[in-house]
Amino acid sequence: MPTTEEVTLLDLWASPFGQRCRIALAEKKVEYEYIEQNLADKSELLLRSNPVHKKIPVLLHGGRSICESLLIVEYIDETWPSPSPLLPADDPYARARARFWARYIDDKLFDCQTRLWKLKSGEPAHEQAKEDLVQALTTLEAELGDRDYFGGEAFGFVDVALVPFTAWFHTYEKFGGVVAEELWPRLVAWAHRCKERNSVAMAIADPHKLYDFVLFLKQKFGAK
Ligand SMILES: N[C@@H](CCC(=O)N[C@@H](CS)C(=O)NCC(=O)O)C(=O)O
Repeated sequence: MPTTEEVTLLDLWASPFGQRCRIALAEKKVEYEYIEQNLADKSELLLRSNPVHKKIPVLLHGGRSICESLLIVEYIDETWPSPSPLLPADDPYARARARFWARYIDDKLFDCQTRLWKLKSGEPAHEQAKEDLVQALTTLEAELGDRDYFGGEAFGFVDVALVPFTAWFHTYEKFGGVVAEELWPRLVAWAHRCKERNSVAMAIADPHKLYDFVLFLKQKFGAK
């Protein structure tokens, strides 16, 4: 597909998955049309573009759809290799490791944070959600270690995958009493480093706006 074909992103401002795609597109300086989706009343375009999962984000490139945020980020990385790769181009082992951690983030974080805001505080299942979330982020903090970014010195794939979730730290504190600065100081410092990049600063949700949105979701879908 020629890189000059039209690019469109179906997305929702609060989605950490959508934010990954916006960061990757900005890193690669790709111009695109952004179409905000209403998930309570899904558009024909969304249903047609992602008929299997019916979820955002979806990237349309020359009319063809790519679904699932990590696959979209990989597609962007391969289609627009400049200015620099997100996955290490010449190191299969480093690529495998990056994919491992990105998948870990997908398997653990979203599920834990959803249980944290949906379940009733004080209930054993809520406590479990909190424990699982702390464990997942502590594991990620250990993986980051003393490096600037997950891949080493350069901002890359795992950074793109994880950084949108740091906008949720405020919500974790409100719903779970977990204070990111105390538990994961390296992740907090790394998030600040990432946010110095325009691509991240422009895409990442405002933590307070996100918390208000989650309060709204809790009223609608959560346990009282
Ligand atoms: N694994 C998917 C997750 C996408 C996802 O969960 N999107 C949510 C919004 S954050 C969605 O579209 N939900 C609508 C629904 O479940 O009906 C990805 O990485 O793209």
